[in-house]
Amino acid sequence: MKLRFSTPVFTGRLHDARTATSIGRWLGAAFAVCFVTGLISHFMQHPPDWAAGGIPSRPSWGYRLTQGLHVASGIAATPLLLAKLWTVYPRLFEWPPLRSPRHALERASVAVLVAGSVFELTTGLLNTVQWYPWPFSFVPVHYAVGWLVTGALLLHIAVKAPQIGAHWRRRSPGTLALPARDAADRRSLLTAVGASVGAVTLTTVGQSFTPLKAFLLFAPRHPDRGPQGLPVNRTAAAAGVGRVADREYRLFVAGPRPYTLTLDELRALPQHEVELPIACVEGWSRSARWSGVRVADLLERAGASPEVRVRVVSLQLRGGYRVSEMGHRHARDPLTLLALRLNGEELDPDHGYPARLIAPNRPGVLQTKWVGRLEVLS
Ligand SMILES: Nc1nc2c(c(=O)[nH]1)N[C@H]1C(S)=C(S)[C@@H](COP(=O)(O)O)O[C@H]1N2
Ligand SMILES: [Mo]
Repeated sequence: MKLRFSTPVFTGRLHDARTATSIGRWLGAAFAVCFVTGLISHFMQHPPDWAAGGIPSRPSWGYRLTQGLHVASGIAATPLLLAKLWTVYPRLFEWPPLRSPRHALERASVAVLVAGSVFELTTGLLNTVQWYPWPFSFVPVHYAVGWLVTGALLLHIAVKAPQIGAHWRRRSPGTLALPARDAADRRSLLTAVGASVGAVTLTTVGQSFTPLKAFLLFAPRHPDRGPQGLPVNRTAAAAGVGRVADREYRLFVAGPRPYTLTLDELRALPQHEVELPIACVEGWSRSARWSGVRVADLLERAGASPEVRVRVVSLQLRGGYRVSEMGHRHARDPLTLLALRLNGEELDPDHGYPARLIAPNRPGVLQTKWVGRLEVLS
């Protein structure tokens, strides 16, 4: 007996180019927002040397907005990607699988696009819950694959431009011949996909867009939960800092005229109050009232010129976020404080007691807690 292997035949009418285009343009828009905001985030966290001085410190809510959009567009892209893959999966069974070298190349680029997209959305989502079940470090790999996906996506759009053009508009030539039933089915599918996007967005976006926090269902950190009404990523205990003893605390300011301050001396300097958000790269953000000493005042006292870069060093001895740097725009901005108080109270140890950096338009990871040293860099 001879066994015949046959590929499945798909009769479903929703696996066509029209549906793929409808979902694809929303997916493309989500990926575009995700890529651009991801670049901004990467640039602000790891500025190349030539740009490090020029990172703007305004608008103060800038990073909160772009990183909120980054996480929200990544979450919204997830149901869109699943729907898009469902629409086109019959093509996996295309026969013959490779018609020509050109066709082979195109399929290879789609494989890269699909694998890269699934990788980016999965690693991004797991990062928002701080779960890293992989051996590589998240930031550089997520960043590199972002470029790979964008390249593959542009290629895909170029290859498919004729179909996309034919199905882009409601009255495109491709649609005219469709029976009414098909159009109704497609509308149902697209409505369901839209509803999924709306649902995942509504139930997560409150972690940074606080007016919607009442609908927050799936977010690792509620913007209200934490000491002094502000979430905490790494506690003082986890950082190995614990509660810093007032009498032992010293702030060292290293510059042309270096000096040391005790906590009482720091508290005796002119205090300023600012309203600024902590905007964590993982997606939550929360505005708060901070007060403390202006970093610009501390630097001036050390004889630093206005064009300097500054390194902020924590009392924390180990861990990736114990040191941060800032350019002169942040260092000189009157909103940039070495904060001693939060929402009218002394800082909780988990928020960096006795002193933490708070600056406008700056990723949360760079808002260094338990600051023990400011170093003026040449
Ligand atoms: N020394 C030190 N500072 C740190 C961190 C850290 O782990 N160590 N975490 C950073 C991160 S990732 C964020 S989002 C903010 C959170 O500040 P909060 O805990 O006061 O809300 O602190 C930042 N400052
Ligand atoms: Mo963070």
